Amino acid sequence: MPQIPSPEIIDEAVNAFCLKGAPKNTLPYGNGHINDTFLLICEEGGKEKKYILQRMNTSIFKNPCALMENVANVTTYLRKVISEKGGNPDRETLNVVKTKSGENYYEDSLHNFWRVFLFIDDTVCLEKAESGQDLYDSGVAFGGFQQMLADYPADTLHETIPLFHHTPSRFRDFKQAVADDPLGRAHQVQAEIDFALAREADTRALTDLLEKGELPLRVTHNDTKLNNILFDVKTKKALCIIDLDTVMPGLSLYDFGDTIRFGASTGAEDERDLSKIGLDLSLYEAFTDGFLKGCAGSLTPQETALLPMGAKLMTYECGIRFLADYLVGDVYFKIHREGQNLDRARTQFKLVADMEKKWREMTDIVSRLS
Ligand code: ADP
Ligand code: GN1
Ligand code: MG
Repeated sequence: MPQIPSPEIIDEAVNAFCLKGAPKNTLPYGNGHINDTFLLICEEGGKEKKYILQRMNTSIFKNPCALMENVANVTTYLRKVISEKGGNPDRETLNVVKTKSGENYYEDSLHNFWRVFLFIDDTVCLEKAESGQDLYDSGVAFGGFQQMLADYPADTLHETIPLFHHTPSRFRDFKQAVADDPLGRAHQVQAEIDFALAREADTRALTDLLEKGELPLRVTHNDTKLNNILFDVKTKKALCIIDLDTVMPGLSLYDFGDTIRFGASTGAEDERDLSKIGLDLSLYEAFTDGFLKGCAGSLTPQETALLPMGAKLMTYECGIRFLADYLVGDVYFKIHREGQNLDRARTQFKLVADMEKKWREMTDIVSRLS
């Protein structure tokens, strides 16, 4: 895990960007697991101007230059689509702030990579759905995001993390982590390892169909956690999809599934009391309804029928990623306490087990809504 950046290096980064007003303060911000995010406050004529400053995680995103090319191109494209629809492109998409030399990012003297976005004010990020309406709105937003990018030239996108949602590869990595077991942790979590191994057959459920050409490759977000949407505090509506680092060609089922695993759970991703964790079918239904509306009839019958599998597989995949990271010493997902990645893996597996119990209801809901 990289060191927390020093105030001097943060100042160096801040000074590289074209900002309105004089920088006053930078404060750690948000609950992301990957990048180091700061709220940057500037002041101009007695007025505050806010930005999001991020140190990109270059041990995960190996090519920050290509990544920022994706983000700049996608957000420029989204600005155009949003303007044409009569929306507000300063608030409904991320906006990249350039450096004084016109670049999308700044590499500091210690080789950290930094970027700045306009801060989207009067918004909140939800760690948990407050109502079915929140999930319905996020479904409309994530389905709509995919729709807005339907004609984006996918072959111009860099693959920022190869095989990101290729579940069989994730399964191989997981088995490797179990075999390596560098910290000797595996024997304490044999039940969780067995749970994961018992579901090997499922891992190919989507990738096989993709390889056979039975599922369409689309431009997808690939990290559709509820806290990657900003909700407008006034209208309470989903306003802006953020965290565009993994926008790449993918399956619509990845975007559907990843929101369900986080947003339709009855508890937090790292809840230790597993009796609190299950799939909330009413939230699942609300999201499915919103997502189908957001996709505006573009999903094929096969994609629609596989939505429950998307939910189960994304939850399972995240579980094996958390468990593998726990085994190798928490090198990928940020932790704030010992054992947090194990707790995260356990919630995901509990959810998978609950989905298996509720499979019939999950498929009935999709049939009824589609
Ligand atoms: P990570 O990849 O680490 O998850 P994100 O890009 O999702 O990082 O950002 C972390 C958090 O910062 C978000 O969950 C959100 O709370 C906040 N955030 C990010 N971008 C903006 C923005 N443009 N305006 C307001 N808040 C933002
Ligand atoms: C990470 O960046 P963030 O916190 O929104 C991860 C996702 C996981 C998620 C689990 C690039 O998302 O894939 O589903 O944590 N992002 C990356 O909470 O690996
Ligand atoms: Mg995020």
